[in-house]
Amino acid sequence: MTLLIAMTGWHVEDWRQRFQALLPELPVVVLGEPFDRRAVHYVASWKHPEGSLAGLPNLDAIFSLGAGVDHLFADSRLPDVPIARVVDPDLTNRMSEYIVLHCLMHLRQQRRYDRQQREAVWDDDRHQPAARSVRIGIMGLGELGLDAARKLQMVGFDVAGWSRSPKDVDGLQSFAGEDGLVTFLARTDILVCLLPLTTDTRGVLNAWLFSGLAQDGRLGGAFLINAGRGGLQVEADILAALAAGTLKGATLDVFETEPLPSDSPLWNHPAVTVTPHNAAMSEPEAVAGLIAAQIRRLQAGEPLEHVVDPAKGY
Ligand code: NDP
Ligand code: OXD
Repeated sequence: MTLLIAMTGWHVEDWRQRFQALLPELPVVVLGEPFDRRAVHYVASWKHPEGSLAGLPNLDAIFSLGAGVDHLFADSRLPDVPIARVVDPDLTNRMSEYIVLHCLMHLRQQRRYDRQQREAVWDDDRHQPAARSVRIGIMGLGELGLDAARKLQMVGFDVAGWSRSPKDVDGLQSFAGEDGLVTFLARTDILVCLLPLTTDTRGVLNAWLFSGLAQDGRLGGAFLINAGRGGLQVEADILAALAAGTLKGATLDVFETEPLPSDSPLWNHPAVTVTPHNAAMSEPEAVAGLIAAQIRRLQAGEPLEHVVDPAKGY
């Protein structure tokens, strides 16, 4: 029995060492080096090359090394075996840090003060709205969205969320499905997107959606924070909405094309904050341990946890 690590874009040796330390009895091989395809029972994948997992006749399960699984479903030759994803308190905390940081940055107008500091401007207008007067709307109330919602509530923000199914969470206004979307948007000053990328959600952050955001809020306009996936957003529509004032600012961690091309106008836009898809990185230290526990579960005849539904795509 072998564990195959199939990844692009990350440092594979960190993962190999961690897996080998946790599973000393299980040979760990890396895609790209010679290995016996019949021996592979488990795959740990992050953006494996299309088709590279075909022809593994004894495969029992695929583990996504991230919370998102769109990179797996993008492979038209993905083997038909159970797929489990990362649900990890370390990753969840990191995402909530990012979301709270950027909501506070927009609340406290930090980009404006950074600019003023560079220009040695002491602004006499020092008014700051209170968090309780600012309405945050979170698209996606799953593992990440719900944790961010709770932490934003602790800071004092007025938080609502939108998901496929309604949620019953203390103090959180829940909106669901297409029917709930318009009302949800109309009460949102800062839109946080933590949706998975699926056929239903691709391109959801578009001109129509931005035009529905609140324009009467205490921040003087609407803000977007997308840490879900780049395929959720239409970047031309974000730029147009910024130019028209429908959006006052945006924080983007994910992009239609990654790495973000050097000629993208997003890099130098004064109202856009860019981070390199690292809102919540999977740490080998934490995530390999979860996957090793999943493999031990399978070997003991127990069911896998955090299995994704291929029909829903998340
Ligand atoms: P979950 O699967 O736990 O939650 C997904 C949420 O999205 C659920 O609330 C679900 O609704 C909702 N949803 C899905 N499809 C729709 C739809 N069509 N309409 C409305 N709501 C929908 O995922 P996580 O919270 O763990 O992760 C979310 C995403 O965050 C990942 O898929 C990944 O893309 C991204 N991510 C980004 C990272 C980064 O560093 N930038 C790091 C980690 C993750 P319901 O509850 O009703 O099922
Ligand atoms: C993830 C990511 O899905 O890092 O975990 O994007």
